[in-house]
Amino acid sequence: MNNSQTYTFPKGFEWGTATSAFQIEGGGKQDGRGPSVWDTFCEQPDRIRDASTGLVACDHYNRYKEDVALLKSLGIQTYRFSLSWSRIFPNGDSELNEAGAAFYDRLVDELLAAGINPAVTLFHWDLPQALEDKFGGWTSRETSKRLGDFAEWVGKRLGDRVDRFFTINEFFNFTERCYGIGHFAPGRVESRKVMNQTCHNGLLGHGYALAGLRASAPKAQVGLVENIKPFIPVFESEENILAASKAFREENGRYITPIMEGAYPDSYLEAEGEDAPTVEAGDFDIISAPTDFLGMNIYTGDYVTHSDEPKGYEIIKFHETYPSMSEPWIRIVPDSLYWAPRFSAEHWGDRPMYIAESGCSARDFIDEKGRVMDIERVLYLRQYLKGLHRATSEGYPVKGYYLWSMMDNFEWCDGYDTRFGMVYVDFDTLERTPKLSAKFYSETISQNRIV
Ligand code: GBH
Repeated sequence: MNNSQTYTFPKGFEWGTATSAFQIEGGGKQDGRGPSVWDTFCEQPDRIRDASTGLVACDHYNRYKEDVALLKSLGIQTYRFSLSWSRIFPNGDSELNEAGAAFYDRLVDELLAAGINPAVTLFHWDLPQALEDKFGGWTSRETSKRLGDFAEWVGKRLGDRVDRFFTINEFFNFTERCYGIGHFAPGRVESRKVMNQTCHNGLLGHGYALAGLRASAPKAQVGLVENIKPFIPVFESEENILAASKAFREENGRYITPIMEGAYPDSYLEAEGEDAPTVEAGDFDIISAPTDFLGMNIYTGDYVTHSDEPKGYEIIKFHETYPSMSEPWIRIVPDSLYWAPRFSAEHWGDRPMYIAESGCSARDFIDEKGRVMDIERVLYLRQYLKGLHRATSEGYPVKGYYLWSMMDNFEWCDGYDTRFGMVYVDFDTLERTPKLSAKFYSETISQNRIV
């Protein structure tokens, strides 16, 4: 059988899994950690579906050794985690908290000893509350600069042992959703002008972080992670493929175009008019400095058909009966993992790519034998990986895949009953139990093909 029949991945393809600090660490008040905007947000009424907080979460802060051993037992090759900025700098920008910083030394060393390649995300939404208080968080470019300083510190501290860094995770979810819609921490609903400015400051934050890491860890590979919106030709006629390609570029314009192309798309500037962000001289040089790779988080996608309207495409609305996972926003669109890498490569060149997150929530339950037989997740993963396999077998340079998530964790506003893990966590005892999907993934890794 040839590779396409066995779904074998290229030699050296890296299989990983991902988490983020606030979602798993807990240890919220341990060893001098300062609060982040998410700590504050969780204390407010009606913000989190189950009224939970991140104070304990998976208690990974105290159980990291057990967790690394678990990763090793599953054969995980690379582990993407994020840093709790306020654990390291409780005031946001001054006074290093050495006890907090030392946690990440221990974690990195433990991973390396287990033969697992650490991949560090600098910022996954848990902004130090102090920066919100001092500068108004992402409404100010002071915050962007502080991320640059933090990055430089991180490169100095971890750059001798970590060679893959992601600057930020998903712009929308720490800018618009936080300062425009008000649905994520710090929960502010500001004017459109201010909201657009947070987007710009987020981009600048990425740029400053990239520069900081380049200065202190010149050998490391650095990129960012964006929640790229995939667009899938509803069937693969030439005109539908062209339509989906147009949709991809147009609908991802706001964040990724300035990074890739050094300017906002005209359509964005026209649509926002006076509410467009204020851009200072030199900003786009910082924002569009070359990265080594593009990280993409992909959970779902949209189908596109050709349209005779001037823009040339139509995004097809989903009927409510379209299959989705336990969270209704996760519509099952496996070809997303093919078309997003392909269109990224076609529009922005053949730079290496990582699927920095992909996975799903499912209604997991423990059966009478103490097992979690999450067949929905296994089916979801197998289908999506087939999409990804098509991308690698056609030569698109996707170098690795990080399954979201290593274990059930704090799913932001949805709290703890929305489970994304391949490992089940009992949030009373904090016991970890690998699900059926973990066995599937482990076997896939060991054979480097979809089993
Ligand atoms: C990623 O965000 C995150 O990086 C990760 O932290 C998170 O755990 C994971 O995905 C799973 O959500 O209820 O319709 O308003 C993806 C962005 C933000 C998408 C919250 C879903 C809620 C949708 N997610 N959002 S809705």
